[in-house]
Amino acid sequence: MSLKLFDLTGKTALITGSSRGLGRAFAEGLAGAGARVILNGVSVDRLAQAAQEMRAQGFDVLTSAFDVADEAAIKAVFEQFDAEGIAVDILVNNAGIQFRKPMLELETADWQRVLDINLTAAFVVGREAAKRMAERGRGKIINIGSLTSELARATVAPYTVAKGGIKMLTKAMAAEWGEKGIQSNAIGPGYMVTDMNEALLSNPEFDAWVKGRVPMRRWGQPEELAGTCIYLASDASNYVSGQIIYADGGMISVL
Ligand code: GCO
Repeated sequence: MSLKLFDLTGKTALITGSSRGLGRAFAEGLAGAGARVILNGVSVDRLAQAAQEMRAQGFDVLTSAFDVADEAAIKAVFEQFDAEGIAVDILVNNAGIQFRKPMLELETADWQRVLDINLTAAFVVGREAAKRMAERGRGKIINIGSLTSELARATVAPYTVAKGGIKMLTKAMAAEWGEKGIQSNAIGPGYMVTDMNEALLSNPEFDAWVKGRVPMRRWGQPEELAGTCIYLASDASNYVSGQIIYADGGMISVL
């Protein structure tokens, strides 16, 4: 009985920004738990490659290329899902960019772009998914936060503000959509081995700082987030909402 709680057979999950990195790891985890996954990104070629690789593993994979900062495109995609009878049961708002620059040198346009992609997109895609989930009386929304949802690091202000907003957007979604049968939660990844962090991983001082700050003394691997994603996407978390779960090697919990 207990393992069935984590079975996603018959469910469809849309994961934004999922042709690589954390999003790809979420997609593989959810597919491995039985879900049909819809991969998203802006590169048709990269999506096709990712879908081919996942189908070779026996996973049920669709692709949907759209820019999460393009509201008209998002609305059109969900209308296409409606027309094709595709019900998004699980939404993982993962798409995000990083932009590292001190605020005194930061252009407003760069600030805005990070907020558009890392925060506003989660609201827009979330709203379009929740409209349909509410009609069915059930749904799972998983927003991707960060250690910077709680703590600031110099030179990543727009990312930090966006991820702090993700934490509170998650609670706002829980507040408004709980009565509609939708659970809204977030995952807070620690310092993970991803392309976005390549500049940090290849910096010996930063690498040493991370390993000194993390109780587990190492960076995390994207696949180490899959279990938390499966939990929040499954019936195992049907009475959990408004929470952010940190998968960070213990980093957020220690000085
Ligand atoms: C940075 C990193 C962080 C991590 C992650 C930590 O520049 O400090 O990109 O933002 O990627 O978000 O949770």
